[in-house]
Amino acid sequence: MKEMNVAIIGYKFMGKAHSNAWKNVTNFFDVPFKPVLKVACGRNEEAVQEFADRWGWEEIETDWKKVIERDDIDIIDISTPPALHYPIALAAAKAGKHIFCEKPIALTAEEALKMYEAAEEAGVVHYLNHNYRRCPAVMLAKQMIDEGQLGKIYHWRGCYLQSWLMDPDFPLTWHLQKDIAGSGSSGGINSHSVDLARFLVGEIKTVSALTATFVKERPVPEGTGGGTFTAGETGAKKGKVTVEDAISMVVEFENGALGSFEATTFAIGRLNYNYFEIYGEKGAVIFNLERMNELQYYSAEDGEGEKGFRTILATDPSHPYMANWWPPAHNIGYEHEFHHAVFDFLKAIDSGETIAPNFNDGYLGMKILEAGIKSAETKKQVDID
Ligand code: SOE
Repeated sequence: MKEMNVAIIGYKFMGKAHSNAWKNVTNFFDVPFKPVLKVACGRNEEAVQEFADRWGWEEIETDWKKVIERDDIDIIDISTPPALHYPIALAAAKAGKHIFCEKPIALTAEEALKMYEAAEEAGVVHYLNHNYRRCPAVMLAKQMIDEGQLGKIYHWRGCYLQSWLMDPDFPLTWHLQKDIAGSGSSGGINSHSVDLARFLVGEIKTVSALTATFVKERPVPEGTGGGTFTAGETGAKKGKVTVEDAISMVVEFENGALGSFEATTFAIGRLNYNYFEIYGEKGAVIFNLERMNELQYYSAEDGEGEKGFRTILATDPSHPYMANWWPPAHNIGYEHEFHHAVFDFLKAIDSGETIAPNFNDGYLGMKILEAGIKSAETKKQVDID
């Protein structure tokens, strides 16, 4: 089978989730190319070598520019914090590499647009890893909505609730620094909800929002500085948090539906509560990532006295991707969405077709996220041009 050499830049939480999918996708999916884990790149040589040894990356590099220059690399996997997405993607596009990029796409919509234009100009496949689109239960909701089973959509009610930053002694990691992260819960998690809303309901035309920063300064990290969900060492020095901890948005969709969004890392008891409800004229669906194999469904067409929300277990062979995994009710998990994304990405390279979400979706999503931050700053509704 033809091989595609992959280089990954970034080796923390997303580096791990992506490596797992690159390494194991061929065990479950008939991919058009076998991904080869060629180079893992990160600034800390000792740490990236340990990562490469564990996951089977053949070589390591500490300078991402050298990875881009290599003629033997076909795919660049961007798993760094957001500030590096733009420079790496631009260089990768110019070098003719296909790009598998983590969310949020970049620091700004302007950067996202330039990434999209560069990738299109280069004719490379560009994918933005909003992995939750590829939960089978979410794909089922998409199929039901597209088949008209909910009818006209009136409401999107979504939230992404976590609690990992509630401890004021959690260090000032990159997630809390605007120049590296771009924003806090807005880009970190509301970007997933906005992507799902665009995927399932449609484009958004106005945004009104409020933000809050509950803990305004934190201990400065020392040593490796910790990472997503994991506090690292800290000293006595404190630094200013420069992003929002929470955002609430209300929006109007172009198709007339109304939407509400809440994203926070201060919802005690919620760990990765990516949740939405969609209400239409003929029915409704409800998804909860913490019960990710299930889709709640209400149909106005059920018999009299028999109406009510039912739980569909989206694990039949007929449900998207599930025929490649296990028999019904032998559920799948968080890591399987990454396999689905890698499978679809490799198929897009082979077919020359566009994969979604891509850098244009990233640009459109960033415009909505930026409108939310602007609305909170100006205390005014913001129209999306
Ligand atoms: C932290 O909020 C985080 O790791 C996000 O960055 C991911 O995109 C999300 O899937 C899980 O939580």
